[in-house]
This record gives sequence, C-alpha cells and structure tokens, in this order.
Amino acid sequence: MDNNIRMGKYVSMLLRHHPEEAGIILDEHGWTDVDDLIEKVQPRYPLTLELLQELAYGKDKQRYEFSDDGKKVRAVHGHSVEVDLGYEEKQPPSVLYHGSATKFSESIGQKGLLKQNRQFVHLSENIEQARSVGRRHGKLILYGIKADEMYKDGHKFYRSTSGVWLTDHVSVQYLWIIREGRSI
Ligand code: HQG
Repeated sequence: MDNNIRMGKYVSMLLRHHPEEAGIILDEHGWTDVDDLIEKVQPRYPLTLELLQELAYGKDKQRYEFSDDGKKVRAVHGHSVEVDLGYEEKQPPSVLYHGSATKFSESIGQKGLLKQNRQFVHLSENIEQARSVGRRHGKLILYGIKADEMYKDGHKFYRSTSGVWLTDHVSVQYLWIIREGRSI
C-alpha cells in the first residue's frame, strides 16, 4: 500500500475512532488542533500541513475539513467516537446508494442497514462512490435506498461536508438490490 494511503488511514483512525492512540484530543464537535495532530503523527509518518490538506480533499472524496482560521481540523464523516458534527437535518435526494459485500447480504436482508461501529449508516448520492465503498469489504453488492419514502416516514438525514448522507438505520422495506442496471 502507498505510504500516503497508509498515513491517511492512520489520520482517519485518529480523527474518527481512537484519538487516544496518539494522545490527541477531540472536542465535542470532533475538532482537534492542527499543529498538535501533525506533531503527534510525525513519529510514525512524515505528515506536514500540505499533506494533511491533500489527505483532506482526497481524489475520491473529501475526508477532513479545517476551521475558518485553519487552526483546527476534523473528520467530516465516519466517526465511531461520540461527536456532534452539528449537521442540520436535510431532505435527501429521492434515491441514495450503499455499497456493501455479498457476505453481509443475508444479514442486511433481515436487519436492514445497521450503523455497526459508526455513529451513522453512510449512504452515497452517486453510485460510483457506493461501488468503491462496497469493494473495500469484498465482493460488491449494491443497494438502492428509497430515501424519499424514508424521509416522508419521518427518518432523519444529514449531509456531511463531504456529501456523504448519514442516517440512523435503513430498514429492509426501503432497500433494493441493484444488479447490472436492473432492479429486483
Ligand atoms: C455492513 C468510509 C451485516 C455495511 C466509506 C458495511 C464510507 C451490515 C459494513 C464510510 C449490516 C460496515 C462508511 C447488517 C450494514 N449486517 N453487515 N445488518 N448493515 N452492514 O466501514 O458504509 O472512504 O463501518 O454494508 O467510504 O462501508 O474512509 O461502513 O459493509 O463513506 O472516507 O457493515 O467510511 O469513508 O462497514 O463505510 P463500515 P461503510 P472513507
């Protein structure tokens, strides 16, 4: 694996899951001090401000954001630690997508999409992004989500700064499997 990808995974792990691993502190909204983060990562990876900015605005999607004064940084989605990102509830597009792996399909067929270790279930506006998220876990299975129906039924959605949609749970009635451009 490319060293910058490894470094990005490490920084994401700190900002989303285990800040204590490097002794950084996240405030209640998930922010941490940029200089402190760089200093605490450096024994392991040659992180600089420029590299942190590159990691933040990744090729496929944004992952971190900086405060207006540039002194703080936080992950914009993906957290397992309890933080309040302050995203406003928002009406989603009529359809959203979720990429997963076939090994999970039986369980998803029974329980719907669960947030597992994270604070939210993560959904994509765009099918390509859902594909690449799903492939991380194994043989891809793609789900369509009837977000308009969920919203009408009172489920809450949040759009992260990265454009990823967050919700608490997607029950089976709102899901369908997408196969080769056909739906079943
Ligand atoms: C699956 C990354 C069994 C779910 C990504 C997924 C995303 C179930 C896995 C963001 C299930 C959890 C989040 C059920 C859901 N039974 N398995 N009932 N319900 N699952 O990594 O959505 O790229 O926690 O389908 O790109 O894959 O790092 O969630 O396969 O946006 O910025 O359980 O994290 O962001 O896996 O990924 P994850 P995810 P970055």
